[in-house]
Amino acid sequence: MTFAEKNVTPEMTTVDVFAGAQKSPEHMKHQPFGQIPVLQDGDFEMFESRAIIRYLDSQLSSGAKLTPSDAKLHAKMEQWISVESANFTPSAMAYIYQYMFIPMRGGKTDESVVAAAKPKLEACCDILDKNLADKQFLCGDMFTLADIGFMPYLEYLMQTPGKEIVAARPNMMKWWERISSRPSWKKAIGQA
Ligand SMILES: N[C@@H](CCC(=O)N[C@@H](CS)C(=O)NCC(=O)O)C(=O)O
Repeated sequence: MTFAEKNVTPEMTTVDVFAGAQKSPEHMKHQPFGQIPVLQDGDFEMFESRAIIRYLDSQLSSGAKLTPSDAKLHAKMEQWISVESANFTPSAMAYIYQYMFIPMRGGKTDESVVAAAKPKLEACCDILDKNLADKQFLCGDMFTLADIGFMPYLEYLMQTPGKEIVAARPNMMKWWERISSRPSWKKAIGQA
């Protein structure tokens, strides 16, 4: 999504996580935790998606600027990036694993995992919904890296029963419709 906003098409290499390729010694030379993604820029290499998107926004001058220059708005962007990684994503991923990834591998949904995640996801979505009551994007009028951070998880969450949690929160739902209808997102998810 960050590349798409910058109008840059990266060279992509697929790592087949369902086949366990992320744990291969070759891949772990690049990502020592045995995960994806990895960014290679010439002889510079790094991992951790949120660090990668900050690097891309600082290095690519084309397309949209995704980080506010105002110090207070920048701080708010960092705040929402932290909320995404610490509060939203762990509970959203419980839904995504239990309703998508585990069944895709032939496993059965563990409803107790979903039940434990539900109140946490609801509380986080309440906070997002309240913040978005008077804003187009998480930090106001500017679409930033903070909005991008939520997008891959929301894309999957909306394909699980977790969709109801988002749909019940009108400001959050309108925000998701707004950001996921961007042409860059259609490009990022291969629908354009
Ligand atoms: N904090 C890391 C997390 C990376 C992560 O969880 N990657 C997942 C795919 S989205 C993965 O590689 N899962 C396979 C595994 O952990 O074996 C980041 O944001 O880059």
